[in-house]
Amino acid sequence: SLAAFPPGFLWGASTSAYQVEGAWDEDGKGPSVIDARESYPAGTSDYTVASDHYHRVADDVALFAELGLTAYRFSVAWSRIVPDGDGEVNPAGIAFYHRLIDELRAAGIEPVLTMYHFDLPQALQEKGGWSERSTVDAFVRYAGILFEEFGDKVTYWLTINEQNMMVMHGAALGILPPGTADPAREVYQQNHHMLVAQARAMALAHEVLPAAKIGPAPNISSVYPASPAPEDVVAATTFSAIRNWLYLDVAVHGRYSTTAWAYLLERGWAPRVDHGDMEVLAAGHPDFIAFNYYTTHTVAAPLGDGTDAGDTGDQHIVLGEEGVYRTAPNPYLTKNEFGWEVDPVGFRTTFREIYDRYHLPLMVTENGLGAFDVLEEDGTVHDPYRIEYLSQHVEQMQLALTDGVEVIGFCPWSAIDLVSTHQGVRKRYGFVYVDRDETDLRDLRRVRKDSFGWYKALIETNGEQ
Ligand code: BGP
Repeated sequence: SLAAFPPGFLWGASTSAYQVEGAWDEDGKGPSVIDARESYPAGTSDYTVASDHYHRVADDVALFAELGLTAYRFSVAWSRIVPDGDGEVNPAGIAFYHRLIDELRAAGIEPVLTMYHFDLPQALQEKGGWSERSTVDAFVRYAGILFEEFGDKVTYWLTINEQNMMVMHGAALGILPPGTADPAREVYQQNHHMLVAQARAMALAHEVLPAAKIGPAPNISSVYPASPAPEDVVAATTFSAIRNWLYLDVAVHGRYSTTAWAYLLERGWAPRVDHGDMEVLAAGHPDFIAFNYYTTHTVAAPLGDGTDAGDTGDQHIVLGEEGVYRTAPNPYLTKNEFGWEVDPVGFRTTFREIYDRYHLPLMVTENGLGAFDVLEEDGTVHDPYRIEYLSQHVEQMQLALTDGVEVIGFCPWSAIDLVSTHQGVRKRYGFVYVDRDETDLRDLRRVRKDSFGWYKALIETNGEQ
């Protein structure tokens, strides 16, 4: 029989600042690397207005309350709080997040705060961004400001969203300084700096906020070998080490995964580790692990003939690496409209892998289905495909719970429609539809989708379905 979701389980939903807020240059906000992007891939939207959440925060939280959320995972835009990244603090930015958090608390919704979700202040980027140690100091200072301002209202803190995706797809997310001579080497140096920054922020949280719970929020997923051929299994474990454990082993144990470090050495990409760094990494401990999960990966041994790195496809993401691994299609999985494989069972194995490795409580901070939803003439939005995706994932999460995995919360992506990271507003994930398209903002009206009613009922029964 299945274990029941524990009382107090956090049934949440997620967003990130630049994808939902809009008001990109209002009330003293500084530009981030996202705002500074010169062009967006064809067919995608810019983020200047996004879902206009900044101006509709009270109405949106009222919708989240009606949905029955017991948690809401959002990010703070670093450049709203410190417009140039390391200088003056912007009181209007602080006030906005107080307003949001107060609205959430008043509605009985637990705030889950991401400190940094892809939107590095552009002023820091211009000084070299994560290539510079000064950015580490700027992040720790920013963290301290957040702890001081919001520490009595927020229990759950997430350091950095999907650091592993930033590193693996840094060019796409705009964190790589232009003209970098050896980009691959440089991103792993940046990665090391982010890990040091994260460890210092976690240690600081424990020092100043003893009741706070803080953790990393990477994107983690099981990696399958394409066949039982031992070479395919080696490729799969290598890829899992470089996409998953490289990040979490440092976050939890303060040391690099052996397999991942061997890979970095072999490629000439091992970061410079300064005197004292390992002590700093060892001193930072997460209280829980948050992770984002959408799909799994299936990989085969490399052929080493110049074709191992797959094309970037419509996801603008490079998969496969020459001489290391190739991606392989998984004949047992179906794909969504955007070509992402759907794998609910892989969710359960991912839970097991993380929990068996670290034995820390787990919170899911993203999971969901991007689709071309349609607003019908009668004002309804029917998204049975999303209900199916989420209900299958909840079922597998419950199996993981039954396996003994400590799961403390589930925050699907996304609470409300927002702008996708690279595929525009047409790729929708929300429980609430926002009436706009790529260029026509219409009235940005909010419409409850069918999945809204489904999730509300699920929360009311604490996950029984
Ligand atoms: C994660 C990000 C989110 C997000 C989501 C869906 O990588 O943390 O910011 O948008 O994936 O991805 P996409 O918008 O590309 O479909």
